[in-house]
Amino acid sequence: MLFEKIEERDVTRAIISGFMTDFSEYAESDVIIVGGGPSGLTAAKELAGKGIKTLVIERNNYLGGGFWIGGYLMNKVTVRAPGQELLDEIGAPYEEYMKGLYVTDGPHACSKLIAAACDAGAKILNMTKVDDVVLRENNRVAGVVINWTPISAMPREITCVDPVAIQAKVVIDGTGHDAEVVSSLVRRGLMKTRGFGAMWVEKSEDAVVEHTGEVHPGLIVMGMAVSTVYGLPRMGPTFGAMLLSGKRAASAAIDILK
Ligand code: 48H
Repeated sequence: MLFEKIEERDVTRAIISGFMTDFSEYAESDVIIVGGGPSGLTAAKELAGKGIKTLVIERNNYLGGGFWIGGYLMNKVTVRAPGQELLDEIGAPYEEYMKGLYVTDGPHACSKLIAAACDAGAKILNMTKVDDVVLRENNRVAGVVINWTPISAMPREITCVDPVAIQAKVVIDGTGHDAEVVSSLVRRGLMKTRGFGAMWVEKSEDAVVEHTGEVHPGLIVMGMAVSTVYGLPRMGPTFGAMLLSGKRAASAAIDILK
């Protein structure tokens, strides 16, 4: 026989043991990143690369968010300078379309970014949806409430399953247009959002990066969620600001951890 003789129960135990070890350890993380899109993965790569215990929670089974595909179902992703420097960092090849505008393959760049985050040591909890936050004194965000995505997707009358919660010193909202972590504070009247503005590429990307940071004690916002919080213009299928915003969010988290 080509393969080692292993029985079904061993395969099952290997899965349970690996998952439970990680889950138990990361039930208390330094930083929880909600959303494994381009901003989330960049922040994860930065933080984990510095030895910070970082957990990415993603509601889908796949990571990457909108980074797999550019606009209009055409899988070319663009970045404006200096966004290409981040593509260099992860080793994603690209071409210069015109001065300052670069084009890369979505699947190639996205898989490089996922690998970079995992190689740096970030842990991934996928098929898991963040539904709420944990709050402490002065409404400081101290963790998130999670449930398995299939549970959230089923009608409540047949899946009345309570969630669990995990703790962190800092939570980063990288959930894209819906700014879902921020929304749980909005629901309680603790924050207001303005909704992202109309498209204006030239204005949008600088604004997103500049506004990336702590929006509420213990909660940082990054990526497209920044546009939603501050009412900034959208940028369409160009991703430099998502990558740079992820970097800036990581550095804001490090400042808080200090
Ligand atoms: C767990 C969740 C939850 C939840 C969502 O949308 P993303 O790609 O986000 P960004 O901000 O990193 O990048 C935005 C970019 O892709 C984009 O759409 C652009 C640039 N648009 C411009 C424009 O003009 O429209 O990724 C967010 C990730 C996804 O993978 C979601 O599945 C995940 O977050 N997510 N994960 N719990 N409650 N909500």
